[in-house]
Amino acid sequence: MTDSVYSRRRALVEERYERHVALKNSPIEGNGIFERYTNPIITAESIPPTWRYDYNPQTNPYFMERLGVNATLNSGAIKWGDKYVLMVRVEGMDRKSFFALAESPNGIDNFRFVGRPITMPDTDVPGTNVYDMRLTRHEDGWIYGLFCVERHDDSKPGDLSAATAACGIARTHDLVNWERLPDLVSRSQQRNVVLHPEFFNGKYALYTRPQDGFIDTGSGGGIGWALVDDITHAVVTEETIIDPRYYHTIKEVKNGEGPHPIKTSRGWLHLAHGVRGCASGLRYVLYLYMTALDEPWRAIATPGGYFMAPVGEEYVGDVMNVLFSNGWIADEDGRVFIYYASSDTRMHVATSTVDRLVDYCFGTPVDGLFTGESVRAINRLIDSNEAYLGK
Ligand code: M1P
Repeated sequence: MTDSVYSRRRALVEERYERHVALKNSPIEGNGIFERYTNPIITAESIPPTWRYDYNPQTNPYFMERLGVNATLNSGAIKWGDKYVLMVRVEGMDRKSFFALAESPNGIDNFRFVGRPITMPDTDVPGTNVYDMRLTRHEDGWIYGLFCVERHDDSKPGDLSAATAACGIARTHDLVNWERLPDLVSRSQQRNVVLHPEFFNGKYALYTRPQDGFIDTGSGGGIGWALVDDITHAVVTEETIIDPRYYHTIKEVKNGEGPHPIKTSRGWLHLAHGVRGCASGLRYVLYLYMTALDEPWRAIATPGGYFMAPVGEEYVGDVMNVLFSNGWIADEDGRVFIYYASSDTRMHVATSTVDRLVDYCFGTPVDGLFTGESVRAINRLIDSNEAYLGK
């Protein structure tokens, strides 16, 4: 009896998994800037059954799930040979996140987890949680993973929710075996720290996100830029805000660098998230900006408004109304694969090209910061269209 339950359920789970990971994706024509795709690329259902089920009928006669996964989200990305590889944040039903590698032959579907979850070495003070790795293939020859490390804030012993965020640093040559380096030392808490792929004046360069508390950025004014002498003992001594938050914009409450910027002929192309408050909570959207090639901290294009915001099912999930991205891949042919998570629940891909994204950055008016300026910008567009169309 139980043997037949085991056999039936095992066949069902395996068949469902294979059907899920084999799902094909098709582009959806959109606004000309990028294309979304019909299906998410990685969900909790993409986790291999052997990571979740005990396959021994003696110890699991009902073929029950033993270690469930809650969500697959905020993934770093890198091209590895001819594979598109994501360093996925997998969040278990126990609320703890860990990293795991998933790869696809084409970047848009057929993502499969490979190997096992990453065993990330700890520092002397173990992290309670780790998440949101940014992968950087640095010119020093290493691949770095920078991620958030969360620990209980022991200075507040009675407060079970008090936490601290720091930037964990690790490096690898094969994405599987990692050398853990000391966490970034900084005056403030840090999340969303990203390593620039090139040295700057012989130093490692970081995009930072100083924050007073675990959630609130407080006096942390936006995305920062900091130089570090030694990545094996990384210390931020000076931090300059290069992309500030601003009243009544998409980044009023906070913002954070996404993956490391893409080098283009016209400057560094950056993807970031901006956060604002609304009656239903926080709203996370994605935006782009560009900085100068020789001065990666100096903004040269700041298109107003958001580049991507949640649509349809993307609104719904563990943390509603959130798009978040910490991974993209610029392919040799100029295509860009933007990997983003919706509502802290599942991973998606959108595609564009370097040319289109740069055109968007330079061709989109900046946020005029006042409603009157928004109307003037639309009127300028209508005027020039009427002149062109001969009305
Ligand atoms: O829940 C939305 C996001 O919140 C945090 O981002 P930020 O520090 O910019 O507010 C992170 O916890 C991120 O993982 C999460 O997706």
